[in-house]
Amino acid sequence: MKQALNALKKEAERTLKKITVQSELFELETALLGRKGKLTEILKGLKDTPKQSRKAMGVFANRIKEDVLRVFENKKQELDEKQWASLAQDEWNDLSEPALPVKARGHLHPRTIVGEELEAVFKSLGFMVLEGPELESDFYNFEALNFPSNHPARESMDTFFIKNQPGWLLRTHTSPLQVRAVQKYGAPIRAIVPGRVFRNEATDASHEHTFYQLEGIMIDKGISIANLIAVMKELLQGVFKRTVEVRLRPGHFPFVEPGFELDMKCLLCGGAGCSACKHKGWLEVLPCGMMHPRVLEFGGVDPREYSGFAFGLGWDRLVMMRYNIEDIRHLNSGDMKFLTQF
Ligand code: FA5
Repeated sequence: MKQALNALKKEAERTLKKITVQSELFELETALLGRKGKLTEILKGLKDTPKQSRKAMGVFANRIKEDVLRVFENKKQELDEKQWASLAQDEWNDLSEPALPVKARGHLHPRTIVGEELEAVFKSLGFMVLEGPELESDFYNFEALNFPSNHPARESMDTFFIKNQPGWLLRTHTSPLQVRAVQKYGAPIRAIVPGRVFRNEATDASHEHTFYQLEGIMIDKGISIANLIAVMKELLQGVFKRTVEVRLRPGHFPFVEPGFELDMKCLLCGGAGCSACKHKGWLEVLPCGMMHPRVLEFGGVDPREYSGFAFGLGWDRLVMMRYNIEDIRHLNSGDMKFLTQF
């Protein structure tokens, strides 16, 4: 048995010297050390060895096995190094070679530019920036915002429901985050939620089926409409870098009380009327109001202790005003003639 083990070791050393590729190494390893290989075959003879020398023979066999494994390991390493060296040679880069001229440089979408400015304004006011799911439950999109299932206000948001998935829809606004955020972070809280929303709209110059909103909430002890107006002014000043004429009208949303519509004078026509403002001279950009006590309760906050305001900015419409874009549909068009102007 000793002889057989020594012969196996010699065979391994001899054959390994000739091997130049990984596949041959693998074949030899299977033939000598595999489950049905030569070593297993030799070790079967251990049971026929006389009892008094069996233990010593076992120790010897183990030593040979370790020696053989070591020569295999060394060969593996040698082949790996050779392979890496040849790869590095194939991928040789001449670092002194002049770079190709840049033909077209990418840039940010106008919506992203305005979004970053909005985030900067709100971060400076201590707001955190949150995200929420686009596939939303009926509960967060409507129910928790005080729209019971038979409430006519649901009709104001033509909803894409999910086929064969009752209770699920594409969110029609970013307001579901009002309750989600309060449930997660409690009060006091200041947060904005920029995001994409969906409505089954007949599109025109100021309406898209897939558009962007930016929700905001501020909840603390003693928050009032005065805080709401101050933050809205800061927001518009931050984006337009000049005084913008605004008007506040009463507005109805089941999740705010009182609710307002903040309109800005159309910057495209200066209030005279054009297609972007539907010839009204004013553009509805910022519905807002004081958070309804029931919404605070849904979020787990006591309305007797805390109050707050919320707003839902029409982000795309703000982009239109900022860059004098006459049709909202340009924003999602992917049209390079339009996009390369920014
Ligand atoms: C809402 O979506 C409420 N969630 C806003 C809100 C939040 C009110 C918090 C009070 C407190 P509304 O449906 O009006 O409200 O939409 C908000 C804004 O999104 C509008 O003022 C408008 O600027 C923009 N908007 C609405 N529909 C479209 C559309 N189809 N295409 C582009 N912008 C739209």
